[in-house]
Amino acid sequence: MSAVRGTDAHPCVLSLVIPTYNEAENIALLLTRIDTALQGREWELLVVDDDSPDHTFDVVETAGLHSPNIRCLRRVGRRGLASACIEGFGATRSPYIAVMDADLQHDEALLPKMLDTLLTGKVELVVGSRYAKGGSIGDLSWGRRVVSYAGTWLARRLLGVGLTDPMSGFFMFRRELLQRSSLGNISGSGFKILLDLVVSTRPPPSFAELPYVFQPRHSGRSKFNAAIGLEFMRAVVKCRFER
Ligand SMILES: Nc1nc2c(ncn2[C@@H]2O[C@H](COP(=O)(O)OP(=O)(O)OP(=O)(O)O)[C@@H](O)[C@H]2O)c(=O)[nH]1
Ligand SMILES: [Mg+2]
Repeated sequence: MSAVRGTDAHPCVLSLVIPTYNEAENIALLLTRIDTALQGREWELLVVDDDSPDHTFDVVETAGLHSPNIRCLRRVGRRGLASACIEGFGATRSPYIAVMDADLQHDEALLPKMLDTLLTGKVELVVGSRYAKGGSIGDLSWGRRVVSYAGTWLARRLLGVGLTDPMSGFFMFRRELLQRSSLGNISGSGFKILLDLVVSTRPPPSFAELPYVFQPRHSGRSKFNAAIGLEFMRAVVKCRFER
């Protein structure tokens, strides 16, 4: 493990940004798992919660009383995964930023490897991929598979994106990428932030992919639906023609 320390300007090396809406039953376990996975690293975690009716923000704020590196940004009167992430990026200070879901579908054990890959300086973005060799979408439902395959195919084909899993919600990147990007352009309903980041960054970011097995949602209800999937595809096509 690289012994990379924070500095006065960047007290932590890694900031995790976790968007949440009604994830009270998942978030405490996720925080424990991340704490274990990132032992020995200097990290902070920001949950961006859209005033969840199940009071996810309360769980995070209570955890933050014991762990000052855990914070909650509670947005009132707002909704949106992508905008939550973008707002979260601006509220963190580390040189490396990770995004992951709160429902334990992403493999937190991959976080140290993602960080080490970035620390080599060879790439600017590391993506947890379900479609890279060794990865899997697990037992995703038939309908979700179709949306995922179609969205992935469209993004790769129409936008020339090289990522095997451009709809992944699990990735880590160098903060400098944000200076080269104009986020907010293509994600349509604002559900898939990775593709937005990659497409809006010029020149495109260098990237690596690490395979992982997508787990079933631990608890609570999905916010993804067919309408969001279709809106994503519409936004990809629109972006292609605008180019
Ligand atoms: N802040 C915020 N977070 C959201 C919003 N919608 C979804 N999220 C969070 O974004 C992450 C991804 O949403 P999910 O519902 O898990 O979407 P998904 O992983 O594509 O769908 P499943 O496989 O069914 O879980 C989760 O942590 C959600 O709580 C939102 O409007 N605002
Ligand atoms: Mg999920």
